[in-house]
Amino acid sequence: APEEWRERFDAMIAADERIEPRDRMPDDYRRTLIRQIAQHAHSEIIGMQPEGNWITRAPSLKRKAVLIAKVQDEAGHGLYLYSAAESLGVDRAELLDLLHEGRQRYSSIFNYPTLTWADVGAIGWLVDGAAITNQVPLCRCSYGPYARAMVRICKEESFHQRQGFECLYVLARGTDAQKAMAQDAVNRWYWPSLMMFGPPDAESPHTARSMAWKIKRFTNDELRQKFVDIIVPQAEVLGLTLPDPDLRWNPERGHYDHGPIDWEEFKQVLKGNGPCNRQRLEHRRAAHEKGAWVREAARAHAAKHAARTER
Ligand code: FAQ
Repeated sequence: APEEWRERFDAMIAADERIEPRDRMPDDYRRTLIRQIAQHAHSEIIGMQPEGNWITRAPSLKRKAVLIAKVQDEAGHGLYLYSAAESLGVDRAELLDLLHEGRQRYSSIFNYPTLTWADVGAIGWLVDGAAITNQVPLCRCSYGPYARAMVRICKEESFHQRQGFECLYVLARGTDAQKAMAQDAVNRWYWPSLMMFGPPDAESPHTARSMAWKIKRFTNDELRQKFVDIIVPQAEVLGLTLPDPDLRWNPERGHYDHGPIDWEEFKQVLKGNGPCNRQRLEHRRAAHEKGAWVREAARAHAAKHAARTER
């Protein structure tokens, strides 16, 4: 029967089995995964820029070594994710072209500037913290290659998050100026980190379908709530405050309530009007052009190697 593969696909999803590249899958399942995995990969490599900005100015050799390693991990995450996307029948060169042409997205969060050293700490604590909260459930995503890539990525992200927390912890116990710098960074990164989880459920066009396919395991608002519940007590340990006067424990819900998010700001950033959108994409395009000789050399090497092994 023509729909036999479809029944098999639905049964595999229902049984929580993993879909693998060899399995036939609906076109929109494949398209949704390519969109999400590509966006995720692009976020990792564009996400190297804000922190990369501080490598030459890290306050000690130890902090510099840690930061270089973190930024390098992000490049690695991008590579696993492009490989996962390629298992769906696209080519990474194609995906990079789409990014450079502004036809695929990357996370809104990387369109904000890193003004001080404390921003490196705030990114580790809040941005990597939000990333893990979103990504741990993706380890159970129905698409095998994406789920498996997430396992290692989450381990590394959790190390990144602790690195950021420790960086802020030290600053918050330093001079008054250092503490003020840490607080200022948290004030600037807090709201954008809540926006990373995506639009509210009522305005999220893809959530219902992605939940039914078990690509997403929780909605955007559920994950955002989980994240707020995690960071409120962590902020207390840091001795820093979160810039939301409406943040308070709600004993009936068993969660922290938070104030309204400025979704207009999120929409503007998605449209390309965030503080650093233009700079991030220009830098990425320039890096790609400057790297053309490396790709050429790699192709020449591969061709020579293939010719040699043929003989
Ligand atoms: N930024 O219907 P939904 C990292 C778009 S972590 C930009 O809710 P979906 C680690 C969305 O694409 C960051 N666009 O969509 C790191 C859709 O656009 P479309 C990367 C956003 O897919 C840390 C539209 O809005 N993590 O890189 C954003 O079901 C430190 C409607 O939204 C991931 O990508 C946003 N924040 O849910 C690296 C995680 N939110 O196609 C360096 C995987 C939504 O309709 C340093 N992705 N949009 O035009 C996901 O879990 C999901 O794709 C969501 C969005 C939750 C992001």
